[in-house]
Amino acid sequence: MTVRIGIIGTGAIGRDHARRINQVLAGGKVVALTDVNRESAEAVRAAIAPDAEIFQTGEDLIASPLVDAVLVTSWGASHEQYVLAAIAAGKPCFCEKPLATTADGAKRIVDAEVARAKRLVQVGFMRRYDAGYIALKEAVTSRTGAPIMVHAAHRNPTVPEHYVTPMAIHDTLIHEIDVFRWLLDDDYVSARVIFPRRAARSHGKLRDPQVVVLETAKGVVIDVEIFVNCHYGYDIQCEVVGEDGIARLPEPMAVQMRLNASLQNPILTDWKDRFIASYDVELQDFLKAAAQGTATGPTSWDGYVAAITSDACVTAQDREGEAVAITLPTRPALYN
Ligand code: NAI
Ligand code: NAD
Ligand code: ISE
Repeated sequence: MTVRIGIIGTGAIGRDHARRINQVLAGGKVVALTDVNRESAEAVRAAIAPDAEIFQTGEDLIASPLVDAVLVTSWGASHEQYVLAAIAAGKPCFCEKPLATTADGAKRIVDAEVARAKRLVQVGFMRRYDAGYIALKEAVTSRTGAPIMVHAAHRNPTVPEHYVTPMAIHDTLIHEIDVFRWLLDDDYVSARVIFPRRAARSHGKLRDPQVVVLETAKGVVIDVEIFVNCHYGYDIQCEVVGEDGIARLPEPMAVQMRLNASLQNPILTDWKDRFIASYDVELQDFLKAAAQGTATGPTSWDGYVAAITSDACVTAQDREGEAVAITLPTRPALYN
């Protein structure tokens, strides 16, 4: 079966996901597009999906009988309304992170999915599909002994002016928030934020870098440096310290050079390249489940927990150095 896909939001990642569905993966075809900026949808149709119909709104696209399943790749603030509409229509829905920009919004999605008693939503936490993180999880589960600490860094070369201090959490740290719950099979109990001096490239409404310290229910302490104007590259680092040994996230494959009296390893500069294979695998997983009318992978519950944790981290930014408690509600059986 070919799953007929409608995409809401054809910006950077919507366009890239359209390309992978039509040109890389099996089992799906982009048949519908919409974007608040119609020209963006038209450009994606011209370049990637010449047969796709362009819809006026996300709701029209979701309701169309042409569309079997939906990708929500618009700006975060609009995700909730489209995911709720997809659930109401009974259509599988892949939603980019964040599932919603507030914990209340994510809870409304969980409640709607639970009321239908069927998994329909996959959240775009692609690191769970990354070969490096999968190998790291295997090492942590079977070789390092019980984890005690995690040291991590999430570095982007630069961010635009509209990227403000809380976005370091909602937009960037959210990947670590999700992947460490999965990696450690654990949940968070508190968050703290510490700000070093502001880097010279940080702009007016952004305190960059920052360090977030998360503590888990099993007592693991995780420190994450978020530095989104690091200039030198797009760099994701992670080291897990266990009872018996230490495991590091593998570096992306790169040709090492001996050149001009130095030993050199190139570093990537764009998130699209760093996780290119993981986006392929997560969406192939989505197409496979959508063909059965359902969803697998990271759940609405994972999106909800990430939103609760993000809110706590943003509160912790405002109370620098203070531990902010994270309390989770009971997980519904649908997500066990
Ligand atoms: P973008 O700004 O390049 O693209 C967003 C597009 O959505 C724009 O074309 C905009 O016109 C459109 N749009 C916004 N609201 C809309 C609405 N209500 N209806 C229809 N179209 C709408 O943004 P980008 O970088 O593509 O990010 C989109 C989403 O993807 C965000 O949620 C972001 O967090 C997520 N993302 C995830 C990444 C990952 O690694 N998983 C990487 C980059 C983005
Ligand atoms: P973008 O700004 O490039 O694209 C967003 C697009 O959505 C724009 O074209 C915009 O016009 C459109 N849009 C916004 N609101 C809309 C609405 N209500 N209806 C229809 N279209 C709408 O942004 P992006 O970088 O592609 O990010 C989009 C989403 O993807 C964000 O949620 C972001 O967090 C997520 N993202 C995830 C990753 C990842 O690594 N998983 C990477 C980048 C972005
Ligand atoms: C972007 O939206 C992403 O999701 C990228 O993976 C992340 O590295 C970046 O900081 C975000 O802005």
